[in-house]
Amino acid sequence: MQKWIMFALVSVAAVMAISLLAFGLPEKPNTGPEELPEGVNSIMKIIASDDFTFNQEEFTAKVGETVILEFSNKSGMHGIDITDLNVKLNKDNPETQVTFDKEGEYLIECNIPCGQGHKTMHAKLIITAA
Ligand SMILES: [Cu+2]
Repeated sequence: MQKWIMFALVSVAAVMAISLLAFGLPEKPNTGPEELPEGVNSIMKIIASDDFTFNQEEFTAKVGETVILEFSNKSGMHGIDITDLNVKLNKDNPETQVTFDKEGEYLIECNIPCGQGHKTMHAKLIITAA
């Protein structure tokens, strides 16, 4: 009886070890807000979809804030330009850090010709007074 249990336990452990090797460690569970690097106020996730929209129509931040812009594609292949802020992101270069130094409204545009809705694939980044 005990031998059988040992065998079962060893088998389970072996299967787990093999699947860990095969699939890597599971991602750590999402526990509350992400830890921010020093000096960074927030992470702004800009996610593009194949219906030619972003996850939000408007993104906001305040003057003086330092924000990590994190771009990703939910579907399709897009990228973003925020010309006036000199920001250019895509799947190979998905992240940058910006400190906003003046109020204003900036256009976030898709920068990869992605199809019919490309020309109107926009969102806004609105920077308000601190
Ligand atoms: Cu596009």
